[in-house]
Formats: sequence, C-alpha cells, structure tokens
Amino acid sequence: MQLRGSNQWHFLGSQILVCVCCTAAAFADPASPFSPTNIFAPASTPAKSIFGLSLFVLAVTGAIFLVVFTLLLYSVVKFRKRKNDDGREPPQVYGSNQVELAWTVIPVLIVVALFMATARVIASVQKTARPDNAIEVVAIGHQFWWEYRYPGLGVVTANELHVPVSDDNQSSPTFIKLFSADTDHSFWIPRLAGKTDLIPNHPNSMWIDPHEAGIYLGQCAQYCGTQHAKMLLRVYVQPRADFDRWIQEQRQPATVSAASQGQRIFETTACINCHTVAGTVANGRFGPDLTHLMSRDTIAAGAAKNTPENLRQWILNPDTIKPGSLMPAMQLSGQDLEALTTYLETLR
Ligand code: HEC
Ligand SMILES: [Cu+2]
Repeated sequence: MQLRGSNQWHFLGSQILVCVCCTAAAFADPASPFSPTNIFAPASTPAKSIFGLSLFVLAVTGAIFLVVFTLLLYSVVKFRKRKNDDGREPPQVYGSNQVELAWTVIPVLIVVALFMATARVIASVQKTARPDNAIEVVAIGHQFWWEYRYPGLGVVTANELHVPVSDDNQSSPTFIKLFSADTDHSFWIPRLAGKTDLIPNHPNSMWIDPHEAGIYLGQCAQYCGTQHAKMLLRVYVQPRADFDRWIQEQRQPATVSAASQGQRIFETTACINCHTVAGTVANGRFGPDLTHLMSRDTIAAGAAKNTPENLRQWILNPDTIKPGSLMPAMQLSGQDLEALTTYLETLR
C-alpha cells in the first residue's frame, strides 16, 4: 500500500473510528431503532446459548491477541535499530524442543476446548425435545418471500410470523419446520436463533422461545436470487392472549363483501392462479396467501409498508418496489386497478 507519513496515520485513524462506531452500534440499546437485529441482545434460548459461546470464543481469542501483541510490541521496542548498531546479525538459534512443543501443544489444547464448547451448544440446541404445548409452524422459503403454515391451528399466512411469548410463567416455544419451494434460503433472526438453511427436498427444523414481546427482524441469509436482499423476516412476538386472538382472526374466511367490481376483476384475472383468498375461487399457491392481507404491516416480504398507495404501485408494476420479483406486472387499466385495490383493502 502506498501510504506514507501523516496519510498513513489518517488512514489508521479512520479505520479505528469505523471500528469504534461499529462496536458502539452493536452495543446500542436493543430497543432503539439502531439495530433491531442486534446479535448482542439475544432474547430466546438458542440465541442466548450462541451468544454465551461467542463471548467465550471472544475471550479466548482476545487473550491470545493480547499475549501475541504484547510479545510483538516488546520485541519491536527492545530490539529496534539503534544508532550505534554494528550491523552484525545477532546469534542465530535453531531447533528448541521446548519451544516447538509449547507452540504445538498449547494451540491444539485451545482448539480442542473451543471445539468441545461449540459441540456442547450445538447438541443442547438441537436435542431439545418438542414439548406438547409447543406451537408448530411450517416455514416455506420462496423466491422471494416466506410462507407460514400453522398445521395444528389451520392458519396460513406470509412474511409476518406471529408467535406467543414464552417465559417462566408460561413456556410455549415455537418449533419451526423449514422447507424450500425452489432454491436454498436461510432463516436468520439474530435475536432469536442461529441461521438454519431451507434446502429443497431436505427438511430442516429449529425452535425459538422469545422471552419478550416485540418485533424481531431478520433476513434471508443465503443468496437465493435477484431479490434475496428484500426477503426480510418479521417475527411478531405477542402476549399469549393477543396471539390467540390473532389466530382466531386468521382462521376466519375472507370477509364476504357484496361481490364487488374489484372482486370480479380479481377472480377473472390471473391473480387467482398464484394467490389464495379462502372462501373464493382463488386457490393459487405460487404467491402469498391474501385472505387476510390487510392484517399485515408490510407487503412483498417487508420491502414496502402495506399502504393503499404501495398496494396500487405493487399491482401496477411489482418491479418498481422489488426489481426481479416473480409477480408479473398485470397491465390493468387505471379504473380496474382502483377497483382491485379497493377490494384488496377489504381483506382484513
Ligand atoms: C405469476 C404469479 C402471480 C400472479 C399472476 C399474481 N401474483 Fe401477486 N404475487 C406473486 C408473488 C410470487 C408474490 C411475492 C413477491 C415477493 O414478495 O417477492 C406476489 C405478491 C403479491 C402481493 C403482496 C402480498 C404480500 O403479503 O406480500 C399482492 C397484494 C399481490 N401479489 C396481488 C396480486 C394481484 C391483485 C394480482 C392480479 C392482478 C396478482 N398478485 C397476480 C405472484 C403472482
Ligand atoms: Cu431467500
């Protein structure tokens, strides 16, 4: 690198500043909007175990760094070039059994310790048995959205996963089976659990038991195509009563509106080949279930807020919100678009 003199110090200074800022951001109040995906604020047992392990690894590697850096600093200062150096080489030392043994055995022991600690955490997370009162969810990754099914409860939804709080008063973890409809995806909500991949023809599973109510965000963590970056995860952790109410609402069929103009357009357009609205002829499964579309805060896997304006925009041309999304622009006239959006807004 061609960095000299004060330039070099500027460069170093800016690097340190970046590090300090990142660390400060990471440790910021988890409730603040700064980072809702803060890996330093675990809120569920698997995430806590992983966090504990990461602190242990950080402590061990930090200690190694300190020892190595101190020795380095000592030698740099002590054996620096002096004015009265005679320019001859110092005495050369070859082969010391003690030193060789020390720097082989100690690292091996450290690696073994890290390996054992990691294996223990993996085993404890994976071996946890599913209690009878667990909520069961099937999550299916699609390019570029999430399908959620609650087989025991008869609910199907998309992109916004609702689960109950699981604390000491009432433990009710959520066990999630992971499938993929197309390619590899990865389910990652940093505050709730580690990453688990969704692989075609290879069901995986994971579990979470969030201790505090709130919204937890995540992201598909495996490159799955153009819109991978807009395949966001939103988990709504609710007090049990609120969760039960949500389930009740989701189980209702679509609100029956007097067969409106908009509904007629919806039911006679290709929409129904890709989308389901329970209680109507629409039973497609290529795109998200729209039965209770209005109960969601966002559309298109968190890419946009669920507002009438965004809905209209989305149906007119999904690419303006999510370029490369697998929903085609449906080429509707202004009037039809208006009627269709009005109809979608009745799907509560
Ligand atoms: C070829 C299949 C296909 C057709 C036809 C189609 N869609 Fe979609 N739609 C999708 C897919 C796939 C998504 C998810 C896109 C994403 O998030 O990446 C989607 C998403 C949506 C969403 C957002 C849902 C949410 O919760 O995120 C709405 C609303 C929607 N479509 C409405 C319609 C309407 C109305 C029509 C008919 C005018 C229609 N779609 C036609 C495939 C289709
Ligand atoms: Cu993905």
